[in-house]
Amino acid sequence: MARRLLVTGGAGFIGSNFVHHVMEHTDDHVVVLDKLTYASNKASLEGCPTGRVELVVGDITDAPLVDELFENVDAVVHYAAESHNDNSLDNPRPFLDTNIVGTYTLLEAARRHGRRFHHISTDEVYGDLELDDPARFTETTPYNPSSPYSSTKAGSDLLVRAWVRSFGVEATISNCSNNYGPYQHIEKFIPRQITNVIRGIRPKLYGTGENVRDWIHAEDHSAAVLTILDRGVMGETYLIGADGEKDNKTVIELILTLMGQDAGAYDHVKDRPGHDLRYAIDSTKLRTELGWAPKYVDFEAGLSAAVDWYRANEAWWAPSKDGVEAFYASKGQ
Ligand code: NAD
Ligand code: TDX
Repeated sequence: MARRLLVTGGAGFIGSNFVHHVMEHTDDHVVVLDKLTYASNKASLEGCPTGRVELVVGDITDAPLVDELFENVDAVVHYAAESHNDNSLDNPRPFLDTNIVGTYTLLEAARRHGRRFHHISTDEVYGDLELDDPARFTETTPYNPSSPYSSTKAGSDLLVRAWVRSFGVEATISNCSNNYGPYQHIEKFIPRQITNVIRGIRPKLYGTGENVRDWIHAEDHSAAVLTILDRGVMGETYLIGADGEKDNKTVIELILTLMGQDAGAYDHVKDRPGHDLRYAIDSTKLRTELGWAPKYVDFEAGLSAAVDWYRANEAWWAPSKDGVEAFYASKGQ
């Protein structure tokens, strides 16, 4: 039976990828609730079948609006967030409002209406690992967030757990590693460097670039979330990762090579304060208990497809390029 899903943040990077995934793989209808912040783009939802996706422009902290929308849906997938670490170091307040108060507002509605709730979170809630540590994050790793962004995401996860335990809300949580793919805002590492090269600007590497991120294609993340929505056990947390550890230096050099440039043609810029060293996900639980596996395991092929996407979709990102670079320049990055 086709469901009606409420997808918060569905005009952002991972949310819009999920809406396209739902259109392709289910008969479900989607109501997107999105405030349309600087990080969103309505064009990311173009190509969805008309009649199956509805965009409601609004704030997840708006309790009456949220209440009204929960009335007419079967389940909620909560992506909406302030998502960029560098912005959270500049101005943390919107992170508290959206990530904490927004999640609280949705949980209260889930409780009132008895709706199935899936909360999207990040591996950054676990803090970071040493480069030579054989350990990876698991569902039982203690929370130890570093930045205003990751601490508000950790807070939102804990609210979900409390609403499950105290009020019996039917919720699951997933914590995913770094995503890449189409529709990612150009403030983020990979699309910033691709669009720099397209514009003739030298790519910018923070610090030494030894920091490691565990990359997963957004399409694999979407498939994992749909799997958890369909078959996840209530109250459980699932880590999502595709064994994609790469240091930033390797990624920037690969982007330059794929784009026909000298691999060394980038600048080292000021490091991020409190910069997490390494993230790494052990997704055994999701793979063994729910049978999910990533499909985009060739990182170089995925990155090359992302380069093609940003080359073909300059109109999608061009309006924000000068503003993003001015922000970084003001910080020496
Ligand atoms: P994004 O910044 O690209 O998109 C966020 C979306 O949320 C935007 O469309 C924005 O308009 C919307 N939004 C922000 N505040 C809102 C509010 N108050 N009310 C309604 N809508 C609001 O973010 P993303 O990278 O797509 O991340 C989506 C989710 O996935 C976040 O919860 C993030 O923490 C999580 N996550 C991201 C990654 C990653 O690599 N990007 C990895 C793991 C988890
Ligand atoms: O220009 C840059 N140069 C650079 O070296 C930028 C923008 C980033 N970096 C580094 C910082 C990080 O080590 O690249 C790495 C990735 O940076 P981001 O794209 O900002 O991602 P990160 O901080 O790792 O967080 C991302 O993954 C986890 C998402 O933005 C979060 O929303 C998600 O929770």
